[in-house]
Parts: sequence; C-alpha cells; structure tokens
Amino acid sequence: MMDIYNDIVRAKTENRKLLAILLDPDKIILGNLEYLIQKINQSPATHVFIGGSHVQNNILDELIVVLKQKISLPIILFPGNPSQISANADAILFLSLISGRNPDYLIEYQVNAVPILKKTQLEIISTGYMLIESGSETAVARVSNTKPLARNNDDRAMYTAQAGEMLGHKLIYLEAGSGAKQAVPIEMIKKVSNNIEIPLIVGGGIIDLHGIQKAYEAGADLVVIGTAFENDAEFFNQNN
Ligand code: 1GP
Repeated sequence: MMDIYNDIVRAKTENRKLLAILLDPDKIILGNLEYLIQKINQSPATHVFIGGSHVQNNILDELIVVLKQKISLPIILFPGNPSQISANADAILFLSLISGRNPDYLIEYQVNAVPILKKTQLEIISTGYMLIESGSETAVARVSNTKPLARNNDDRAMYTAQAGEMLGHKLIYLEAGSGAKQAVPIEMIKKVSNNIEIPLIVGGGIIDLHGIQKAYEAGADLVVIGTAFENDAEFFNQNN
C-alpha cells in the first residue's frame, strides 16, 4: 500500500525535489502510449498526474490500467470535476479552488464526489488549489468561471495559501494554468513557500529545465510539467 502524501512530506523534509508529469487523457493517442510510457520511465518524474478539462471516465479507467502495468510511479488523479475519478489510480488531489469565489469549485463538486470516492480505495489528499494570473485567460479560469489571483500581489497569495493550510489542506498548488504564457512568478513561490509548512506544488507554463530549477530554488517541493512533455517526449533529455 502506497503512502503517497507522507512520502511527499518526507521528500520535503529531506529537500528531495519531486516532479510530476501531467497526462491529459483527451490528448493522448493510444497508439503512442508505449512510446510515452517508455519516455516517462526514462524521465526524472517521481509522480504521474492525470487530468484534463473534458476527460471521459471510460478512457480514464483504461488508460490508468495500462499505465499501472508499466509504470511504477504513483498515479494521482488531478480532476476537473467528479466525473474524472477512477478507482484504478493510487490517489486523488482533492482540490478546492481557494483562489476563486465559485461555490461549485470550493465545495459543491467535492460533496458530489464523496459517494464515488467512498467506493474506492484512493488515497485522498486535500489540496488548496490557487490559480494565478498568467498573461491570458486559461482553460481553468474559463471552466471554473473564477478570477485568478493577481501576479503582483504576493501577500494576497500568501494569505490565501495560509488560509488553505489553516483550513486543513495538506498541499498547496500554485497554478498558472496549463499552457500558460507566464509561469507563477518566482517571488510569489518564495513568499508562499517561506510562509507555509505543508508541501508546495507549482505548475503551469513551465517550458524548460531551467524553469523547473528556478521553481525548486524558490521553494517548490513538486513541479508539474504537462504541455512541454506533451509537445516533446524528449523534453527531459534536452540541455535547456
Ligand atoms: C496544469 O500545472 C499543470 O494544471 C501543468 O501545466 O501544461 O503548462 O505544463 P503545463
């Protein structure tokens, strides 16, 4: 039995940085899956996140079964809504969009997800999810119908993260949005990570290895890479 959250906390304590590859089932061509799996296994990834805006559950189940046969990394759901839950995964980031003021994404979807989650053995990891403005409207902002936090207001981001921590979230996720023009500002990562105890995830718009390194140095405990790997499965082999 995996103990995914405690492993993340242990990594933070030991200053071992973590890396998740985000797979969007809608964008995966099943014919390419073997190649993708090979690239994931050759990469420095420590986790695989699965999620997207319009994922169909049947594709999700099938995909996770195949991934679990061939990848030994923890497979963690990163769902946009309760239809994106699969009992085949190892864990779920149980997200509340705490930067936004849309009650559906703060609590309604979570309530709706409970009867589904209760039938699974998924490890449930409560996560305060914070969308940060990134240059143009992202799919997360559009789908959730929420306003991201301003890029230049580090204090507001810090207080939001601290409120999430006080509410009992076990992780904070600073999100610029998938394919964002601009990643989360380095100063904001520093401010938030210096002022919370729980592990910090950072993702969205990170397009090179240097960007990953900068996020780590600023205090990110786990960095998420989606689009860059999706566009180029050799991403982690480059000197960029
Ligand atoms: C999106 O943070 C993730 O939720 C990853 O974003 O696709 O821009 O890497 P990218």
